[in-house]
Amino acid sequence: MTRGPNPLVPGFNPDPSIVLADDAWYLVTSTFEYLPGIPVYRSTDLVEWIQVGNVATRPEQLLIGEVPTGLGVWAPTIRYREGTFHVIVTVPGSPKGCVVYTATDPAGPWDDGTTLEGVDGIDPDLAWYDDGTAYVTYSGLVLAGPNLGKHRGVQQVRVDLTAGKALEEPRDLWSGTGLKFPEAPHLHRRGDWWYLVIAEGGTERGHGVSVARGRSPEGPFEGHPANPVLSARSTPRPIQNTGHGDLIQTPDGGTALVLLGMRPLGGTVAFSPLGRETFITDVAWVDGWPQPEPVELAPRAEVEETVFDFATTDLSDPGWLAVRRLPTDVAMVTGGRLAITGDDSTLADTHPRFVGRRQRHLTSTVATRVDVSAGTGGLAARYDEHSWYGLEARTHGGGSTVTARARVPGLAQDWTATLPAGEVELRIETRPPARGFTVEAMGGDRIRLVAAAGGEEVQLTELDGRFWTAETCASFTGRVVGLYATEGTATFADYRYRGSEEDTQYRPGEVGAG
Ligand code: 6LW
Repeated sequence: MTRGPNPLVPGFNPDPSIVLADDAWYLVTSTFEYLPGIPVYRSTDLVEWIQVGNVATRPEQLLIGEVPTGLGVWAPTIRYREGTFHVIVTVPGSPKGCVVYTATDPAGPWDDGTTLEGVDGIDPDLAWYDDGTAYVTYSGLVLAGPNLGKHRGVQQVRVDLTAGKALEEPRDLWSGTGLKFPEAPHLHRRGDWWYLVIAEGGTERGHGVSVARGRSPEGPFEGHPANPVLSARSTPRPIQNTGHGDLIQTPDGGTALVLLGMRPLGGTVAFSPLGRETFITDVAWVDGWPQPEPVELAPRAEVEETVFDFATTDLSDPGWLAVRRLPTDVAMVTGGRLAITGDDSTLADTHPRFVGRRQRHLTSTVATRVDVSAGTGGLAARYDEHSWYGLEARTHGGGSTVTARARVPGLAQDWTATLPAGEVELRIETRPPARGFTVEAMGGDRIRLVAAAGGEEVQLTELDGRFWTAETCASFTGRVVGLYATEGTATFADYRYRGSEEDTQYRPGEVGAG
């Protein structure tokens, strides 16, 4: 039986961690160079989720204003103890290092965070022993210096959370079966056993979940004889890269695992437009060991339609994102429109005047109506400053000029069209490729860039989406689709999102399929 829906939290939501507190589940994910950081999702049934806030809503909480792309917020863990929520995370590239934030209300506000001296690694987990001893278990990846990229395995220290320091030298714990990157450790207690769940194999196609158990949180730990207990590697499953999991109690008292995965599209070589998303699967207990079920695709059937009409709303919804600064530091609602003033930066810069939201569906349309009578602006999808595409409008002569732009590292292409003067409708439409043995079928999703004004509509181009995927962008993130300005002030009437999924159980190479 597939526990779904899957994806559970669609779109760019990697490295999920989850906790049950009182009568609800709370889940957090990574956000890298984006602000606000560390979204907090809430569910009362482990099925439907709403984003109730973000942990980091003040730049000083993360200090990621200048982090290189791909660094920033890596793999938070959320835990609940005695009425207080704790989120522990490492922020590579920021002076914050390994930091613990607390709050009594997970929707916020969260505190400024306490940096933990003596925790030198990534993916920190937080657990407490009966006597209140707090343990931080983490992945000893060396992030700087001559040993950059070296790995000290899974390590652990007892910490003083108030003083913000480790109370001892790190101890080596169990680090998996020898695959690369033993990471994302989580300690879970069940009966007389402590279970250490880790990811290994790296976040790509070889990703997997392995588990060990011991009688004490400090170990020694003994690995499951058949590790990794979960991996999609070399399988025809539509959800790949599965790993980085966190165990959780289910509404019926059972156990499930939330984890990251990707939905690649295409042929034998496949491409994942949305990057690493959050999935869920059931866990059976076999001889005292957790046995996760394979992660099955079960997208929500209903179409998602979200309209932000700036005549009646602003940027207070917690799902808005900006690059290295807050959305409200980039844009503001004035006169019933969202105004973004350019500073000559573009999407190719590290601090674009851009506010956006995660693309959450493989079939999607994002549309806006922009007034460029006083500036230049548009609609774009960003993976990072090297990899993006979009539509940019400006007033020219008596009309409007719209330019579609496509950028990948080292390559740039533009397509231009002229339209009548006045407000311009801009649309980015995506869909999975048609099946078959065609270039399209072997590629990624299809991306249409469309503009309309004064009753005229033009498709400026259709792109092969393979070039804007986690695989080709070598990215930790996913597509963020948003509004931007480059010069003057562009004002936007709305941001309209429509997304849907086909239950495409496409399992290339599966024996017996068809
Ligand atoms: C995260 C690590 C990983 O810290 O990638 O997928 C890093 N694995 O666990 C960033 O997501």
